[in-house]
Amino acid sequence: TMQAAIFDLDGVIVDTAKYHYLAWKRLAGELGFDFAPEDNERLKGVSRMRSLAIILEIGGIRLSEAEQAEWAARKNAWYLEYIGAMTPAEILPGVVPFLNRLRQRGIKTALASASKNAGLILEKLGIGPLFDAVVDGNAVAKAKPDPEVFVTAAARLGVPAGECVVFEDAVAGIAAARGAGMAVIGIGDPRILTEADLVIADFTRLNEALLTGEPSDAAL
Ligand code: G16
Ligand code: MG
Repeated sequence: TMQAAIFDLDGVIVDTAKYHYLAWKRLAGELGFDFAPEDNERLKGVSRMRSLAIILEIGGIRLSEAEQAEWAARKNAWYLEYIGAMTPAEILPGVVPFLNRLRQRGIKTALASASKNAGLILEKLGIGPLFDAVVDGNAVAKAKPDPEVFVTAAARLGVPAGECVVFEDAVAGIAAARGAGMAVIGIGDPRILTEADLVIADFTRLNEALLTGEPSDAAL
C-alpha cells in the first residue's frame, strides 16, 4: 500500500512554467532571438543550467562558462520578480484538499522539485506545512531524469521507494520517478506523458482511495 505521496512543484502544485517562460523569453530577446511557447515544453522539470543550454542551442549562440553563469543569474533575477507577486490563489485546483486528505489518512507527503526557488514559492503559496519533507534543487547534485531527488525525498520520509507514488507533469520527472522504482501519476496530457502509470488532468477528481487501494466510487 502507498505510504507516501511525492509531489513535483512546477506544473503540479502551481504553474510557474509561465513565469520561467517569460524570463527565458526575455533572455532570448536580449540575445537577439525569439523563444517560442512550443519550445518551453523542453524546459519542464529540467535544471536551470540545462534549460539555458537548450535555449542557447535554439538561438544558435555559444557562450563561455562565465557568460552562461551571468545570463542564468539574470534570468533568475527576472524570474524572482515574477514569482514575488505570487499568491495562494495560484495553487492549482484540488491540490490543497488532496494534500489535506492524504495527511488525514496518515500518508506522508513530500515535495521533490528541480527548482532552487522551491522554498520561496512554498512560502508565497503558504503551503509549506502541508509537506513532511521538502527536497529541492539545492539539495541534490543530479537533476531529473536522474532519480536522486525522489530517492532523497523517500529517504527523508523513511518510506521505501516501492511504497511511494509520485505526481509529475514532466517527461524528465516521470523518468526520474521510474528510475527510483516508484509509481507515477502524470498530471497533464497522456499523449506526452506516455511513461506514467496513469495520467490525470488535475487533482479535482482524484480520490486518495486510489492510492491506498480502498474501494471508491469516484477514484477518478
Ligand atoms: C522546475 C521547472 C524547470 C526549471 C527548474 C529549475 O522544476 O520545471 O522548468 O528549470 O525547476 O528552476 P530554478 O531555476 O527555479 O532553480 P520542477 O522539478 O519543480 O518541475
Ligand atoms: Mg514539473
